[in-house]
Amino acid sequence: MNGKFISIEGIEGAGKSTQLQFIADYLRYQGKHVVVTREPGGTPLGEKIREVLLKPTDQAMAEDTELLLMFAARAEHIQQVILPALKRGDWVVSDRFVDATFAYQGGGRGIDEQRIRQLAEWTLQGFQTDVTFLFDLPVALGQTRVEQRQQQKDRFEQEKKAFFERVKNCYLARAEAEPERIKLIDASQSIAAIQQQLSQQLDQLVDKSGL
Ligand code: Z5A
Repeated sequence: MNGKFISIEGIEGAGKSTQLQFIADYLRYQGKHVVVTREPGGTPLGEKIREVLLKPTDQAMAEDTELLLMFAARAEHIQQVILPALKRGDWVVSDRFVDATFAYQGGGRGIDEQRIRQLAEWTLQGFQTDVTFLFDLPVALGQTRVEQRQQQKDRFEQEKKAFFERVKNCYLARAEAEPERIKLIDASQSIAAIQQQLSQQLDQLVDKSGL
């Protein structure tokens, strides 16, 4: 692969969407061709699956269904968008990727990690992000930011604080296990301070890539 693959992760209200454009602009300024995308979604079919996954319903969705839909959308995303872009030499910046499944369906819902790993091996076939920025902040602060946005809450945002604590802990455990790939960003800071942290990390990545 000639390009680089970056994902952004974190609990709700961490500020991922706010910083996504900054990351893309920063890389473009350095001469990179950048593709911005998201999960679940990123393809026409993936966006339809996203609608099903996020829409609040009266009838609970089975945890296995949720897990398989995440991977169905991801399989499409990898084949149709991510791999072709990386082969062209583009840099791909995705709002969430497979770490979210380990954190939300594994940590949050309690699905056995081994099952998620099996699906990840099947779908990704060893493929992984070059760098993942984990936006870390207290759950209560993330929830306050989401409340202030005054939008209707999606199916995940309706979960309780304990759910997001489990998600956060799972993300942190993954970051501890893979410190080279998963870079912790203190997302409780101001937007400008977060951009400062990101630009330092991006400079290192661009230098290392030698592209
Ligand atoms: N999900 C899953 O379960 N399994 C999977 O495998 C995948 C996903 C891939 C949709 O994801 C849901 O899918 C997600 C997990 C699940 N559910 N949750 N929760 P999403 O990424 O599209 O949705 P989200 O996590 O809810 O993202 P979000 O609401 O867009 O949050 P965000 O991107 O982290 O935050 P933001 O929109 O940039 O900022 C939130 C507010 O805070 C906004 O008003 C900002 O202006 C404000 N903000 C941002 N930064 C700051 C700072 N630094 N200071 C003060 N205020 C700030």
